[in-house]
Amino acid sequence: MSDEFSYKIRGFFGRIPSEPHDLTDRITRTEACIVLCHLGVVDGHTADDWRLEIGGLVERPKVLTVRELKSFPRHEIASVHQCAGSPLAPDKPTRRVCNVSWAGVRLDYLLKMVGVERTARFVWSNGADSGEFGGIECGHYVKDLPLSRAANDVLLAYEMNGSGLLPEHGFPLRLVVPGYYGTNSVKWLRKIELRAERAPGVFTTRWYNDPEPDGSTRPVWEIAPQSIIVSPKPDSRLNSGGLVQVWGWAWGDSNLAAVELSSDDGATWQQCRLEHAPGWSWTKFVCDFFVTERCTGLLSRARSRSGELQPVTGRRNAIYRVPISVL
Ligand SMILES: Nc1nc2c(c(=O)[nH]1)N[C@H]1C(S)=C(S)[C@@H](COP(=O)(O)O)O[C@H]1N2
Ligand SMILES: [Mo]
Repeated sequence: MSDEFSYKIRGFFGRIPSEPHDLTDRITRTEACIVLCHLGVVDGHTADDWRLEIGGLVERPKVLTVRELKSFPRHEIASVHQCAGSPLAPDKPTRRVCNVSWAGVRLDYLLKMVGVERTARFVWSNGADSGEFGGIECGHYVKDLPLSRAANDVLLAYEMNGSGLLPEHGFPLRLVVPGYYGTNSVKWLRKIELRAERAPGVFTTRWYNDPEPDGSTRPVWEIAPQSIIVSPKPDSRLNSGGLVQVWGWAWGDSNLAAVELSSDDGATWQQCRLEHAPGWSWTKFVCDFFVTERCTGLLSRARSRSGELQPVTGRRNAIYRVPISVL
């Protein structure tokens, strides 16, 4: 297969994400999942002519067909799939999120097969797509992740929600990095490289690096703690004195310690009950709310085990507020 690919759509393509109040299912239907493509939607190939290369700092480089990949042990995971937002507006909360069931081959299974050299520290993943984004010629879509992360259920997925991948989700093969922002889950995956340093290219050097207080930057890898209220939906009219069950989803790369609800714009917080799902799925939170006359909105905030809390504004995981009116 050559490096030339045909496209169903050229240039940036995204699907307007579901509103939080539409995300009522634990596993999001594929039609309601986010779609985010910086350079276009690669299409026109078949699974049979697709090849995956594994090279770089490995003892036995390989080229694998999709059929071969499917003959290896199949692994299923459900995981939160969240876009970090536009790389041109990295701190703007977008809440482009869904929870997906994936199936494929584990990355660490393939790495054992090729034998990783001791000097390797990063896994680079190369997409077939290339082109222009943000007025810049980007080359191929290339991302990286620390090699130490590979054993954390990272998949080379060929199925999404029980069916083969759709073109816009990376048919026939994509990476899935559970717990990391979607940007790291490279679609139309053509090449895995083991390297000693981070990958060059605009998607790992220019964009997707957050500023840190000490002036350094941090790659947009791990998902920060976050939560959305699913019910009640925005602009619900609630009866004063009534009892309403507020519920939603919370997630993040590290384990969640708590989710709290505020009905007074953050002055006070009450603990929610958590219904933990296994693995990388989002967690349901539930909270009883006695409707108070002066309430104009509901806020939820998630806290990680390490104490990280959702900020009020200014970051992609800023608190989500549901406006309501009280009758
Ligand atoms: N090859 C390739 N992979 C990609 C992208 C892309 O533009 N090209 N976009 C990334 C971003 S920013 C996100 S949020 C997810 C979205 O995956 P989805 O469209 O399947 O939901 O794919 C990631 N993988
Ligand atoms: Mo994204």
